[in-house]
Amino acid sequence: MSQVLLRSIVTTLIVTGHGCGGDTGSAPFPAAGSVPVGLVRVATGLSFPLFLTAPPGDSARLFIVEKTGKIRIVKDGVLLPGSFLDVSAAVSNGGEQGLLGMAFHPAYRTNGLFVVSYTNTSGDTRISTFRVSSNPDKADPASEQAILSQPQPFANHNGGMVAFGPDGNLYIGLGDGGSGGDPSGNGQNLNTRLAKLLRVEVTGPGSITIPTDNPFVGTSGALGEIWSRGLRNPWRFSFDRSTGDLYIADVGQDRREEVDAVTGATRFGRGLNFGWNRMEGTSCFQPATGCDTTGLTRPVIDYDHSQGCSVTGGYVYRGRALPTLRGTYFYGDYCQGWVRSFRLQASSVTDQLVWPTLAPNGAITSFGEDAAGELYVLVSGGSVYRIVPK
Ligand SMILES: [Ca+2]
Ligand SMILES: [Ca+2]
Repeated sequence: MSQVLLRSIVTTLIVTGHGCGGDTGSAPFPAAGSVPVGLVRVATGLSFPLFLTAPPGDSARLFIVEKTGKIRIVKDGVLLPGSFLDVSAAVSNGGEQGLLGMAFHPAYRTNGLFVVSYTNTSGDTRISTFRVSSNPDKADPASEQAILSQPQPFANHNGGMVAFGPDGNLYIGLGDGGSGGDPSGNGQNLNTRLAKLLRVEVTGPGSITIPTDNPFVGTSGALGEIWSRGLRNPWRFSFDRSTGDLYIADVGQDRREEVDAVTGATRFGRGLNFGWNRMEGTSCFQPATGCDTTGLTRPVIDYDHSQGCSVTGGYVYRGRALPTLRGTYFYGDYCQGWVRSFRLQASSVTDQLVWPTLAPNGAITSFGEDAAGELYVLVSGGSVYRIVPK
């Protein structure tokens, strides 16, 4: 399966071509981190795991999302047989499609609600609430209620990340719809959900409202659920659980991969324009000879395709096991399999490092964060690793 996803990415790169001016060139490969860390495997034999999370306060369990449609549980270190939820029959599973994300409601302990994101059998994005059953290790498969349906014009660039922010609202990442180069100009179009970060309040099973302080509420021709725009295919975003800072890894076309970061003090990226498809990373994409960058929020880091081909966003470490790494944001590259980090200080990047002992020897599909703030690395071949002191 990893080859399928990789081939999809590579095919996109080959067929779409590019035109680009103002390339800022390749940043030097960062130095290796000196804190002794390593990986310990917590599960294997999974079917293309691509996300990991845990209910708030639940230190016993890890919930692992399989691209092919199941959510599995590791409980007290043991992978449980069967699944928490199985939506395989409802999911399309080609290339970048599948069961792509999940998020526990902040009040999961009392309301049992969680959100899943997948491409349905027609290839369109569906985001639904489900409820846990009377058995805490089993969801109620009949409890699905859709909260958002988004047609997908092409099979790729579906986004898929869903996460509740520090404000208790649900943030939804959607890619530009697919093909290459954003042919419909969705990135800059406020009248489509594609290529956006959305923000809604989940008020109950199958029920959402648009917060009145969303930036485009009341703007003619703009969708009220849009929080920020100009994203190509946000493959994982996260909030720093300490500061609320928002980090978005946005997959590039065929030149540059980027990470965007905005501080909680600026209200988590409210109304920001992250540039696609005028810019790809720190370079102009359209027009190739240079572009109007007025009002665009540039990435805090990017790297070119001599160093990788598809960024995988991670988390700011806030666990206990590695106290010297608290405040460090970890991310990776799907194709090259490396793990890097940086720190954000007053909106500036410091301490860019690479971590050879954290490279999982596989395609990095995602990072995950457990209830205690410890971090995990997932690889397409079926294994999940925890980052630990060495
Ligand atoms: Ca798509
Ligand atoms: Ca950008």
